[in-house]
Amino acid sequence: MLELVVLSPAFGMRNVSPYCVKAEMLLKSLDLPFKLTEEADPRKAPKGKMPYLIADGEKIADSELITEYLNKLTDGQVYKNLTPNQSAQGLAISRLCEDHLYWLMVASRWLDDAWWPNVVEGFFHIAPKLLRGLIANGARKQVRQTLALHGLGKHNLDEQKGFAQRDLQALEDLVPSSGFLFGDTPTIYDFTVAGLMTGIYDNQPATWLTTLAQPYQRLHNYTERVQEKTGVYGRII
Ligand SMILES: N[C@@H](CCC(=O)N[C@@H](CS)C(=O)NCC(=O)O)C(=O)O
Repeated sequence: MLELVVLSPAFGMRNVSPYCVKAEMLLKSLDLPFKLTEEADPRKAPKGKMPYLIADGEKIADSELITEYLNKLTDGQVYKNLTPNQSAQGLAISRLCEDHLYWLMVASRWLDDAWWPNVVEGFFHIAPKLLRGLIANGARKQVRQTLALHGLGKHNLDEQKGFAQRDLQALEDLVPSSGFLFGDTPTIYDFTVAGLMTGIYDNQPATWLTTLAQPYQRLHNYTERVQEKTGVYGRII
């Protein structure tokens, strides 16, 4: 039996990580029986990040490597109906989501002083009460450094909002008003986009990025459609 290990619920989300939602949607769409396990501490993951998949006693870390593993396991079912051109577009869209917009989601949660108490409560409630503030502030310092290294963390809030708006507009213009990116059946690339967007639309309370994303109605409807079709929702329903 496959076991997908995902982050514990937080911010009104059943599954709070875009990468975990993507992997869960993929397993569901492939009709593979699997067990979902929650882990609040990413340091326990083989590479310090969630999700990971336990298969045949092996731990596979990273949603993209999980995708490759499942594609092999199912004799190519993951990419079976995609042309090379669609796969190329899908990969480019995934990189936009996971290597750019995702980091703005991280910034909107971790760097905003007004939202910060939600991170402490959502991610660090497992830490002993007396040490919670210290541990959370240490982690925040690391996230700040990571965002600075990425480059997005060097920009002020207005500039970060500008980057986010351009990403959101690109996604709004890319997604169809019915069906999915590459036809009537959602693919791994739809799971990537919807996994990220549910984390942006549905986390509670709203971050500045949630508010910024609200007017992109086609993107919102599309995100709902992918969740409906797979039966996998980021938020608690
Ligand atoms: N490339 C990885 C990224 C996974 C990732 O960044 N997961 C986040 C949660 S959304 C995490 O576990 N972060 C914990 C940390 O960096 O300490 C994937 O696709 O699985």
